[in-house]
Amino acid sequence: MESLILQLHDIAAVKFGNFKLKSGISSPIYIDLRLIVSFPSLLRQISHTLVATVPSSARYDVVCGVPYTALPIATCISVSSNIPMLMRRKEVKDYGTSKAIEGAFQQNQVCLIVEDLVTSGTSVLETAAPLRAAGLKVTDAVVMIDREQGGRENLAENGITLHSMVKLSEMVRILKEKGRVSEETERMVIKFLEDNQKVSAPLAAPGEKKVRVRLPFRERAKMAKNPTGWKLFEIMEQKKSNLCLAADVATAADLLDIADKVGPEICMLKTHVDIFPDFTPDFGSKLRSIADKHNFLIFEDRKFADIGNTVTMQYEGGIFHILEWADIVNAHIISGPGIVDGLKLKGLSRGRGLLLLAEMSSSGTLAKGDYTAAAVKIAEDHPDFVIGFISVNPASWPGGPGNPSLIHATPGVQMVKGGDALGQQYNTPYSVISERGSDVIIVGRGIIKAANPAEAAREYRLQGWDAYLASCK
Ligand code: S5P
Repeated sequence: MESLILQLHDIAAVKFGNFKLKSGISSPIYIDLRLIVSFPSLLRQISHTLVATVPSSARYDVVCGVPYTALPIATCISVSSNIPMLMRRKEVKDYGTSKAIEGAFQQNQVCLIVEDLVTSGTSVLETAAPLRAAGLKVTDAVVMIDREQGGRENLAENGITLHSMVKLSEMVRILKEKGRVSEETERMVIKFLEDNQKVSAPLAAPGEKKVRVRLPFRERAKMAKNPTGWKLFEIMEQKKSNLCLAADVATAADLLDIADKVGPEICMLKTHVDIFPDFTPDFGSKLRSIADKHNFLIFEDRKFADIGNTVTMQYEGGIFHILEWADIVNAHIISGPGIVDGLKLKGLSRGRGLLLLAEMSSSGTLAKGDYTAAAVKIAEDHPDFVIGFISVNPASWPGGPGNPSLIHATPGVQMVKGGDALGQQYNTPYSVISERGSDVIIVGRGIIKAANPAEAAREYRLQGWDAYLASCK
């Protein structure tokens, strides 16, 4: 071990000085383990040591490195231990056609995650998510260096035991003992570690070190001023689900079918009723009986955008009669607050709720900055009818996610970060709920294009709910 650490210092994979980290904070130590690919003998020794670091009680069938630095390490482990390897794609263009996990495996096989450096544990979790979604079990991760900044705890909360070759403080102690760094440097590094002890993956927004603790949905239900808002909080708690299915399927028949299959996993089902060629007047009552059976709310993603008077007619009339069957609808605020007054005129007495589009998930969206702030203001002015927002990163808003009686629902969610060919942008459930401060994940193609939508929905529900629980602590 000592020799490994000295070699890492020799090749300048570990450096001391004053370094500005990605997060903006200054660090007295900098670690760049990408360099080890140029030193095959060192790479081999590291791989052997990592294998020995995992206790024999931790059984695993396959290994997967966190891209990119740990890929060569995982490859070496695979080749030298004769254990098959999997690769996780960092970006998936279209979840429906490309695979997030490359390689051959069977359901319920156990995968050991290999990583070079763990700080908060986020990157290990981002690799665990698609592995788990593909049906693998992830219980252990092995890392070269544990920066002791909360990663071990964050991973434990997600059912992953971290095994580290060396802890950062130990490494610095060894380098001091071997005369590589001064006592003063060692002190500075230890102080830095103490001052930055918990970089909390589940709780902190990107670039934000302070832990933000979320009020449980149960408490927030008591604050809700609209019956549908209250009901959504209640259902989320009852079903342990903050998953909304975006059921963008081809026909109304397909929708009713998937609603029944995925129903047990979701708190809300989102429709685009105008895409169905086979819409019939009894669609609403059929969907309602499935919603009652499985206890979820119906959200028609109508995205009203007109003046108040026009939307009253669009809400109630036409062939869809949305007001009759949708618990929740949403609206753009482009036309000003009159749109809320119009929808409220029809919806309030029926106990319906409204979500305002404060942000959008698509690239180049104009819903940002002052526009988002205007949505917040309009919501505050209509607490009896507006139940929350379609938002993307409420943690980054000037007032953060704000009023806890309002719900944040976020589309653009898949197991891996990426996008589609038409501007949709995806973040992981973990990032959306824990880092971006949202409450509900809205998932479409991640579920409906999966081989088994009910199973995929279950995995999204577990991911979303775990992230919620972690951020309540
Ligand atoms: O900003 C938005 C708002 C919405 S409601 N971005 C979105 O993608 N949506 C909707 O969420 C979109 O209309 C679609 O129904 C769903 C996302 O589907 P997916 O297949 O990309 O997960």
